[in-house]
Amino acid sequence: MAPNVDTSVADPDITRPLLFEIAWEVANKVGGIYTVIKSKAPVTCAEYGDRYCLIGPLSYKTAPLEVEEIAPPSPALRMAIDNMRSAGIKILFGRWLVEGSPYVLLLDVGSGFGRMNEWKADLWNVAGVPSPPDDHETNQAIVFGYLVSWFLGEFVALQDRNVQSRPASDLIDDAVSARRPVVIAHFHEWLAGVALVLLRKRDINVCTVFTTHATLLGRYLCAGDVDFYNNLKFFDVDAEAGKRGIYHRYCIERAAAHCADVFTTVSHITAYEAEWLLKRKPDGVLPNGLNVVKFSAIHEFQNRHATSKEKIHEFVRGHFYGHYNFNLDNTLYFFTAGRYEFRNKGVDMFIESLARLNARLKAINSDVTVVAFIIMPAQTHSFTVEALKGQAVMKQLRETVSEIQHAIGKRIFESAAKGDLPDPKTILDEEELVLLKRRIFALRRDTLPPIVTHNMADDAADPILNHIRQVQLFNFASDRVKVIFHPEFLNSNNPLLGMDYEEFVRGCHLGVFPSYYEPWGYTPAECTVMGVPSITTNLSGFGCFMSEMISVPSDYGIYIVDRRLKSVEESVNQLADDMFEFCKKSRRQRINQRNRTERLSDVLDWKRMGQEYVKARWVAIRRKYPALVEKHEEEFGGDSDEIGHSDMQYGYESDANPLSAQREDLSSLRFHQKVPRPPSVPGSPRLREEVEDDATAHLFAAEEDKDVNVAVLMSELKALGLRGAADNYEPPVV
Ligand code: G6P
Ligand code: 1S3
Repeated sequence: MAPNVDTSVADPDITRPLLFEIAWEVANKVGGIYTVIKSKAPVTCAEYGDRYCLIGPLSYKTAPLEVEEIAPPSPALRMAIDNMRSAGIKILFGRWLVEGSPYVLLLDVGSGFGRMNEWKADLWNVAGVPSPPDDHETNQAIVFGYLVSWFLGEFVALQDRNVQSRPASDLIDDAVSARRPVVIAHFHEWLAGVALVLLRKRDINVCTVFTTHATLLGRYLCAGDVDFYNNLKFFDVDAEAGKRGIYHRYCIERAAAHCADVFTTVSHITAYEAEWLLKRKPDGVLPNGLNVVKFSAIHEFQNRHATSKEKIHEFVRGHFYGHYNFNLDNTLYFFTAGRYEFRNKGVDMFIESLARLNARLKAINSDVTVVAFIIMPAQTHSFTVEALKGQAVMKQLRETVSEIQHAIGKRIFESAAKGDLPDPKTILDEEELVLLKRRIFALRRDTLPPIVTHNMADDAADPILNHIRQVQLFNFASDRVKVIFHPEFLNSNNPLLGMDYEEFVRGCHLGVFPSYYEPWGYTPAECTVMGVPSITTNLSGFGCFMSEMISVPSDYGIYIVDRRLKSVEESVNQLADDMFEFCKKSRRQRINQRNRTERLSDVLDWKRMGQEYVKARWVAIRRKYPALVEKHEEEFGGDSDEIGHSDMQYGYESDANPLSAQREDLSSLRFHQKVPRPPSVPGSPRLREEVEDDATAHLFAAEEDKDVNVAVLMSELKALGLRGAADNYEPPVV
């Protein structure tokens, strides 16, 4: 598209831009975009300070908990807000209470609904985007879009007026400048896309970036029974969107992608999808990062694993009461989690592979037990009585044992104080024996331990339950793989599994996310920064990213199932193989692997990933104001540090089709060098392999991995130009 031409009176200042970031999930948690924006806030605030403001919808449920109201800090901002308020629009301006404390402007979509029909007609007239009357989500997106464009239009106009009447600027910050700074507006997803289209149609002087975190059509097509990736180029997009009743939403998404100065996605695989489904080749890829928090002691995250695992043990003892015939010391916790999208998130494949894993473990008479959790919210009516009873009887038993323990302790002390040894035969008195027997009898049950913890709203039609039934993973005592479906997100007030998500993940051994449709995939990334190995696929943005970054990802606890070039049957077997191999690891090998996994967190830190956002914004400025940028570059040099970089590192070249390519070919799209294999691979001396003592295992792991490998890895990361922790790493004194 031809770039917009700036028609403002004075040249704007491109060196200190103002940044607005607009998304439906600002201070409003719905899914992954909330994580993107919230975790990125610290690095964006560090770069922009008070020149950064997020815009989202005002949710009266979450805003009071997330936002502290303050007065708008500058006249332009205040006047724009006042003008809208006097027209009846409710607005909350304040600081978002997350790390970095950015400004947020929340617009009450409900207060704009009175104008909805007028705006819908306008959207049809200016952009040809239709909107049926009964799609509430689209109605909200349209009203939100008109409110955002109203605000930005007012703000930019007021800025110009203020600058003309007074040389000192009236900006978000107090910087004194005779010129108004350029304004960048970064929009996420179709739900925030309407405003972008309007800014373009109204020719408002704002540089725009649009990031899509998935495509609407891609998500719908994948959820159905379609060979998506092999047919990407051939879909009749309008017809497919029409068939699924999402044509109007699709129009908004596509219009936003085309109207943006810079169009981006979160991964190469979604860039390729967007090129064919939205018909614009993305300018670059902005991979998602995380706000990595490092513990000062390297072994701290290992200790946390042990503590959290103990809590999961407690739950498992209760859940399997009466059938608790396995050794928790030889039990591994696997899990999958996320939005309930049965096929897209690969739950079908997970369950199928668990059944095969069960058969293989049984065949070799393994003493390992796998407890596989599925954490995905569904419609339910409270916890099942059986699940609650399990925790209750175990609690009673624990209390009884602790009372008896106390009484016995007292008796031993009394007799020892008198110089007598207690008689071990009478160490338990009659009453205590009876009490204990009653508790043990209460543990008897005729039923199998439940596969689901809640009463499902539609038990008979639930896809997860039906698949578990189909493969007959019913938690028989003889099963080596047990399954627990928890159809609700975790939180620490949960009466069954009272842990928040992070604590739970830390206690698990392996995250399994065999997604079919996953533009990025935060779940395995979160596992990585917590030092928990995970399985992902080469159809997920994260999986592709890691396989380009690391020579042999599995060395670092990142297993990537091939769902691209293999048949479903082969992929299921590969997943079962990976899980089976994992079950064969010794404790020491697991500790060692966790150390390696955790080291990758620097690769995923926003301090590094955020650089791509910096570049995207700069490209947007360059496209909007080519002459000003040229002038600036002549004055300060082409790659001036002052305002960023000239090229997007993850620039997307569609000629290198990431789907038809082998993994090796993909790497040429990004880094040419990879994180190498750890020097301690393969295997360490045999004698050490046999050591199963925890403490010694820990020492060996630290010795081999931390002192030797971290140094090597860090120097490699530095060589690859990866900043952050690598810069601060001090090799140990030997
Ligand atoms: C951590 C703890 C060790 C514990 C180990 C268990 O490393 O620091 O004390 O033995 O976890 O590992 P596992 O893989 O068996 O849960
Ligand atoms: C999307 O959320 P989802 O789980 O519907 O956006 C996330 C953030 O970019 C991304 O991680 C995920 O893959 C997408 O699918």
